[in-house]
Amino acid sequence: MQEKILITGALGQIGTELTNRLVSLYGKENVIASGLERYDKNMTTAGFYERLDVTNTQLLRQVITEHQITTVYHLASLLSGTSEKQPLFAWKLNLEPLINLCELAKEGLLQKIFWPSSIAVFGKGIPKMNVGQEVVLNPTTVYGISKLAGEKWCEYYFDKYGVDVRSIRYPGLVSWKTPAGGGTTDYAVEIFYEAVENAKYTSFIKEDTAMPMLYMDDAINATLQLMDAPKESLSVRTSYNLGGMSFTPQDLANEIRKEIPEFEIAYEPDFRQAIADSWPASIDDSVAKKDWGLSYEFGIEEMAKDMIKNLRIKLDK
Ligand code: AKB
Repeated sequence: MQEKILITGALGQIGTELTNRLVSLYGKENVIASGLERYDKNMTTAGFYERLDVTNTQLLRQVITEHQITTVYHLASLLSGTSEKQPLFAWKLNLEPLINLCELAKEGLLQKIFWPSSIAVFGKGIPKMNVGQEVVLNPTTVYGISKLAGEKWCEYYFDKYGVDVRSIRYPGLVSWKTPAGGGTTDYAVEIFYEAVENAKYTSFIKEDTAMPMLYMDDAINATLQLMDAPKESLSVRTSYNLGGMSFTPQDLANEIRKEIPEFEIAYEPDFRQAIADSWPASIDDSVAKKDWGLSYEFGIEEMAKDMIKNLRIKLDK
């Protein structure tokens, strides 16, 4: 059966790049992008665009039925910083559409769902370094609580109804095509824009706070690898740990100075510092490596070079 793919949050940081890759793999006629924005012909490479508020259950069902969707990459979500400002809406947006999609899969309308979780599930009291797949989860942010609950719903629908929903705990994602928005790890994207445009940046995260991070190319590869893996090889039905690399704002500034020697950085931590302090500094992703062959191409050095090269072109600098 021909795969027909719907992406929610298709115009966001992950959505834009994932849509491009899915179009190159499945053809634009089989990829349907969706988002809250009004349609504009330059906004997506997908063959179709649906203006869709994912909390509108009726409309979500209608889009899935009309396009005979088989697979949904459900990316629409509020990130950690924004969720703290709108906790009840974050709970609604981050959970309800996921459960509704699982219901549609249970009815047989969908075959596969991808849903992103986050390193935000770990939280307070958990060791900082090399945090394993099976540790006690203790999130203290609204975002982390919603992601933990979502993971348990994924596992529940798989165990009880065989719904094939797959998930990754993304670390901070760094990319140049579409800016991130509302996350705690977003400093690692903003810093590059400011470095290329103004050769200086004020970080809202302290200089020595390490967090797990991943370059977008590796994130997209990992997502597609997980979705292609045979069902039988998957031992985790909550969400897979994914570590990428681990670095601090200071490490990143040092890397940027190799390309932009005059780059200056200052530190003015805000409310997102407390969120970062509750997250791990590095993650053990050996289970994903074993189950579906997770691997990475980008370290901090390759990432910084690629970001600066592409942003210089994008920003005409
Ligand atoms: C955020 O900072 O909120 C996200 C995440 C790590 O899930 N990038």
